Amino acid sequence: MIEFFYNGAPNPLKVGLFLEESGLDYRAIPIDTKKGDQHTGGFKDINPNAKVPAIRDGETTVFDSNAILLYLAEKTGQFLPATSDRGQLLSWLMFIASGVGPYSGQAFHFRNIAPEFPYAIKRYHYEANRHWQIVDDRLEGRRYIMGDIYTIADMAVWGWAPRIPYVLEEPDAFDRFRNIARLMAELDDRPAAKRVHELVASHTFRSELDETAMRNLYPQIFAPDPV
Ligand SMILES: N[C@@H](CCC(=O)N[C@@H](CS)C(=O)NCC(=O)O)C(=O)O
Repeated sequence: MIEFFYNGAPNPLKVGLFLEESGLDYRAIPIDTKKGDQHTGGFKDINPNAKVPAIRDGETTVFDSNAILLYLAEKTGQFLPATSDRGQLLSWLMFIASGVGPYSGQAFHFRNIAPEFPYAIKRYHYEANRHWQIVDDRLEGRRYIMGDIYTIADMAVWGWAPRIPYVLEEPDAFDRFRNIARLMAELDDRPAAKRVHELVASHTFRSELDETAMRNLYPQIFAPDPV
């Protein structure tokens, strides 16, 4: 049985969606990152990067959400496009992993955690917005990222897209990202997506962003300045 190490953040959600959609047998293990569970020795044997999600599948451990999506898709043969479209699938998966996710995360981080750096706010806001526009444009005239077939690329978008209004500090952002909104509405309506939200709600994760949580999530704030 697959062990799924998760919390309710965007990257674990994507993997939760695959697990629920595929019907794979899995056991969910909450990792409370505000409490610091990610820094424990046992978890770092599974993900040396000390972040969620991660999975253990027998002797195999996999970390990084889009790597897990690809691993599970190849394992099951599900949610993959035709072989001739694999190049495009990989491009979108990697773009979401290296662009959309990190830039959205940094845009939110600098605006809310380190507002004393206006250029960082501007740079990440600009880039996150540009990346989301690329995703929205891709979905113009296409039901899914890969066209007519629901794939792991859509699951990767599903994890992050609900955060767009917070990332861009724009409550009505979906008025202009209409294609993403349409995809989200379709996926949110799927029983698997509902079960993922139930899974997250079934565990009480620490909510306070107090000093303990800050030290666990953003240890660099408390580290000496580089010389
Ligand atoms: N590239 C990684 C990023 C993972 C990541 O940043 N996870 C966040 C939650 S979405 C996390 O574990 N944060 C806790 C921490 O940074 O200590 C992936 O796609 O899985």
